[in-house]
Amino acid sequence: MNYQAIIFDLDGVICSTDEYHYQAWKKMADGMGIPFDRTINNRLRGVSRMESLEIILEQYHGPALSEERKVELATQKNDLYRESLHQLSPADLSAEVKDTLDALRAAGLKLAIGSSSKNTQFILGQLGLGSYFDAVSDGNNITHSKPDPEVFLKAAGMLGLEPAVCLVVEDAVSGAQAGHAGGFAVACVGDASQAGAGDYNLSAFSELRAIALG
Ligand code: B16
Ligand code: MG
Repeated sequence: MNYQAIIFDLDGVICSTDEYHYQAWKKMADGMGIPFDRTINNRLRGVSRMESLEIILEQYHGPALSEERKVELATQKNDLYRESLHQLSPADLSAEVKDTLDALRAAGLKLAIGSSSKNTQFILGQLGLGSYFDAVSDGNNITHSKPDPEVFLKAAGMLGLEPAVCLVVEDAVSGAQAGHAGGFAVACVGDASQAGAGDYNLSAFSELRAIALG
């Protein structure tokens, strides 16, 4: 085996909640008359909620917003996002992802989550993965979000393993940078794969089997 553990990002890797994030931010931005599109949205991948809001506000040219108002806007977005998460069910976990996870686990690898999201446990529960992973490190146990490596270093720490024996899987360029900054090998899917940000740039999630198991 090439690795002892795999640490997965959540949004955009295990599930497609990235689209729900986009729709909720879009509604908030439209309400404020702020231009927001999928290109800007790509910059929000892996970035914390409040940092995401600041990126969106780069296009806002109205009167200055107080910190209270910013928290209100982020809360408004999160409420919309949580509402859409109620639609999530185990059917939203693709067979390719589930089969690959099962095969990796059966081969003896430890599996963990390393996500910037504070909604991680809720999402995992909705997907039927509430107690599936050996460790969950998320937006609730970190003070610095990606590209800082903290979330992945904490996940490796929970597993009792060094970064050198763990593979990080990411869809965000900021997440791939976080993995590299922590001394992890990184496999990318989606946006980050297209940007060539990983040590492995996958066109399908199932390719992880060959990469991890050798
Ligand atoms: P929340 P990941 C990240 O999750 C998302 O990619 C990013 O768009 C989001 O702003 C961040 O979580 C915080 O999410 O508002 O739910 O706390 O990709 O690191 O799994
Ligand atoms: Mg992601």
